[in-house]
Amino acid sequence: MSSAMSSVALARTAGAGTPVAGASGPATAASAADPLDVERIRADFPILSRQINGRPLVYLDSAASAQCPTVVLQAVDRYRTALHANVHRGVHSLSQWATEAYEGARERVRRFLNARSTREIIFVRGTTEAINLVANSYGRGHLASGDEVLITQLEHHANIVPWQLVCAATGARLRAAPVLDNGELDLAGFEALLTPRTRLVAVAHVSNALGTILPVARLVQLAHARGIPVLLDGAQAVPHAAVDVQALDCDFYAFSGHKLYGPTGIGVLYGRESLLAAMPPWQGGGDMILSVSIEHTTFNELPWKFEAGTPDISGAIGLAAALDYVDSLGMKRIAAHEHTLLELATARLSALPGLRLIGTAADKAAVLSFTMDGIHPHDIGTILDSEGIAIRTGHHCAMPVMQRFGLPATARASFALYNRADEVERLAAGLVKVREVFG
Ligand code: 7TS
Repeated sequence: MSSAMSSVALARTAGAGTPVAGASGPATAASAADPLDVERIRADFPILSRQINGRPLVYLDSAASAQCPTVVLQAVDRYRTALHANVHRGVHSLSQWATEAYEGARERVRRFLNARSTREIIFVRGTTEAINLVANSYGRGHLASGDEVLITQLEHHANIVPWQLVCAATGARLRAAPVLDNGELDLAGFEALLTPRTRLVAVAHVSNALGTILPVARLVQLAHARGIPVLLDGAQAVPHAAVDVQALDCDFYAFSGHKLYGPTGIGVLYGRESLLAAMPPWQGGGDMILSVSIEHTTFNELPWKFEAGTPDISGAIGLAAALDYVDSLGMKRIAAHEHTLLELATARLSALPGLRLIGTAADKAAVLSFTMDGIHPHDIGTILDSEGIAIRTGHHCAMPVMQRFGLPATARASFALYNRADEVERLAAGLVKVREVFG
């Protein structure tokens, strides 16, 4: 490969703003007012044309993991096929190209989040690892007996268990702000739990189990007024709305690539540079060092100080391609499309006898959790699956919020940019069938 060719390939593979060559380009960018061309978009997702159990697939489980468009699959494939080598260590051309592509992906993420610097963008395995990093590095350094970490009752286990572990190790206490009957955060309850002992606030931007969008800018203001840093779990937020970490003024922001139409195994921790600079590394190994002797190690600069070992290079490149894809469609248009689906689904499902929606916050992402009288959610999921409809059932890794509503489980349909109104109708018809089966 000539170097001229490779730099073109790299710019594209790294997702540096240009569409990935040779891909069945995403539905073209249009003005924010134009609705999404969903038919064209669906052609970008080969898996959506599959039949499941003899019926065309209706994929309503994107909150668990979204499907990848061809541009993402091709970016990963092209990198693996023509550019792969380890990063940051080779003098040879492939290693330099791989490094350029990987660091280009970091710049792409910086732009996506509007972070000030790529030093604030750390690649991790996903939201879970990002939160564990903060709990272990920042948490262990700042928590002592009697201190408190404040979360909410609606967190995913990924934003509960790491804090429990660090609290057990330091003697700190985990507190959870209450949730109202409609699934909104009890703001007064949250504020009452911000005490002189609170050392960190960690809350979901969007609830995966209920769909509630939390007023995170307000929560950051309340915490910062008391000098308390804030981590936002953005796993369910980034697919649905533009996130600007400077406007939010949060201190940490975590998300996963696979919920944003990217690959699994890659995610991002944004951290405010002044905090990251003062934090010790969490994991040790290659890449996170400047020099090592048997007695002593000098750590690498940000962000590499927090990236021990060979990273998921192709994952980062795939994530950058996914960011190009969603940005080419426009987050406002994606959000508007999903909101229309949410309103339609809410109307259709709430008209079904014996169906109860769990989580009716005024401000919601396109997630619909529900129960049906006398029918276990797993049975709902199984019957819908026989109709080719994929939903999630269970506690959604958010058992405390299930307990808050006195439920062991719910059924959850989640909508993405590629879903159509006729799929809402298929869901509603499927639920009528569920009722028929169970009488
Ligand atoms: N936080 C939230 C709000 C989530 O929804 C999830 C995953 C995570 C953290 C963890 O993300 P991971 O990529 O590190 O696993 N949520 C779901 C879900 O709702 N169904 O399956 C996974």
